[in-house]
Amino acid sequence: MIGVRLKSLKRHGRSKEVEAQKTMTLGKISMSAGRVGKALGLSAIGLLAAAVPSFAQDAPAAPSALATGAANGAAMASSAGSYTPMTPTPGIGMPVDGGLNLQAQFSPTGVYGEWLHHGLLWVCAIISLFVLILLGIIIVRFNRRANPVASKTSHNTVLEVVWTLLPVLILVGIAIPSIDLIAKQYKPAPKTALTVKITGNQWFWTYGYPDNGDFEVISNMLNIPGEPTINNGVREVGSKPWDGPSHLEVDNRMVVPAGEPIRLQITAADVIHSFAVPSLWFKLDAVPGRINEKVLFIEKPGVYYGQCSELCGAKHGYMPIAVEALPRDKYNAWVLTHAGGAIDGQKPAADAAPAAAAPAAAPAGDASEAPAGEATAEAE
Ligand SMILES: [Cu+2]
Repeated sequence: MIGVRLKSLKRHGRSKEVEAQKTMTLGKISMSAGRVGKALGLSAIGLLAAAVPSFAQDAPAAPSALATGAANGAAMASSAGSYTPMTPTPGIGMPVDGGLNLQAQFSPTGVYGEWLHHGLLWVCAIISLFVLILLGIIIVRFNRRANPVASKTSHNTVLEVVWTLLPVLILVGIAIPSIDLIAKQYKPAPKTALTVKITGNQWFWTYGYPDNGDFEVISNMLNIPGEPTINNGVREVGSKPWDGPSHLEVDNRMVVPAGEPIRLQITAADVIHSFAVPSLWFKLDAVPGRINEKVLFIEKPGVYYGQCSELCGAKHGYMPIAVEALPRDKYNAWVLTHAGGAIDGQKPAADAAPAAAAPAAAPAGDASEAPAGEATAEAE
């Protein structure tokens, strides 16, 4: 009975979206996707239950990864299932309906860049207005009728010095923060920064985590209800409670820790793509046979959307980017949901206590060399 009701809700939500899409802008599509998401909210519990086995599948790999890392099966197993994708905040990290301004910024360079952008707009506006007023005065006061006897003045030293120096000072004033911003954008990452390897493919992104056991995440755009299938075997947007806007949400997001520098190394497998996330002030080309590197620093946990920004073929418009920034502990839990995922040298403090008990279970010596079997036994 509930199933039938949910189905009808779902169909209702979809048919609404189909009819609306004919005239929709991207922002409107986002909103309707939100409606579908809400309509499906009730089925979230069932979907969550369905998601659990997929975590369970990864679980057997966890103890062995742990044995090499820290011999702590219990902590690993408990954190392994604790990741649920974050629900994005409407209007944050995504385009908004009728938006003319920059998206709200969530990185230090982004905040700086936004400040400079607004400052330049003011400088442009004030200079334009000043020139317009001067032009108006000249047109009215110095036309042939109003001023029949023209002045023979050809030089005015003070005026000439002022109209040369003032623009120079304005340009220098603009150049200083501009060059500073460029320098900050391309400052290399600190040695300790987490590395994420991004590869552009026709037409999806892959994210590699060499510092966390070198697993890889494949990220495809979600299909849109009522529209031709873009990615076979990928679910439809709005079928999970945490789904963001259509055309921007993906099946597997690029998950990173918030509040720390991340070294992004970007390349491509086929043609040139470009990794761009407007709300993080980030855009860097993905070029085959070449690695481009830039630091990403996300100030606040959240979901931030972007798109491939280099025309790369037929489905260029269907390879969005979804970056999910999590607090460190939640990021670590996410890492451990992947087969082979490991936390190197950045173990959460909670792991320390059970690790002390390890020698009792494995008296043979170094806990790091404990056979996987013992780690599994400890986990139970
Ligand atoms: Cu592309």
